[in-house]
Amino acid sequence: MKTRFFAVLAGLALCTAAHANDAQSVQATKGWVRVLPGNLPAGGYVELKNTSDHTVKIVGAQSAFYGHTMFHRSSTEGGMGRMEMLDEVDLPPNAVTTFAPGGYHVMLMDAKKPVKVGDHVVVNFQLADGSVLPVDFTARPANAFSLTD
Ligand SMILES: [Cu+2]
Repeated sequence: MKTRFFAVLAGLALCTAAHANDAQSVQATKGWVRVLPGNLPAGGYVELKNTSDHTVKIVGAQSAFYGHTMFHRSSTEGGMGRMEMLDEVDLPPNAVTTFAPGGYHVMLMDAKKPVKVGDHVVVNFQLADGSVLPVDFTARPANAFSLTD
């Protein structure tokens, strides 16, 4: 009886090792935030590569640096810019999803202390399987369009 119990546990351990959680399946690179004057909300942009063979869902975000975070998508309709709030963002399998000005972004509100150009802030993306992906963002000035431009 005892032997069988251990055999089951060993099997479970192997299974866990073979299946990475969602956070381990996503690589976040080129993260940056556009810092605006005063305490205006800052847009966060990043490239997220889902290396798994299934869709990974981002279901929320939290940061020690900001009081409030949400996911938005910007678009233009009839020449008018608009922003829509998203409950979740799907990262398709074996693909890179880009958060960039004019599209997906994480909206960072109520900075707990002033964020200066060159600072790094971390935002924890919560994924649907319960795992957490910490994403590093470099603070860039209001006229920036990417991590380097
Ligand atoms: Cu926004």
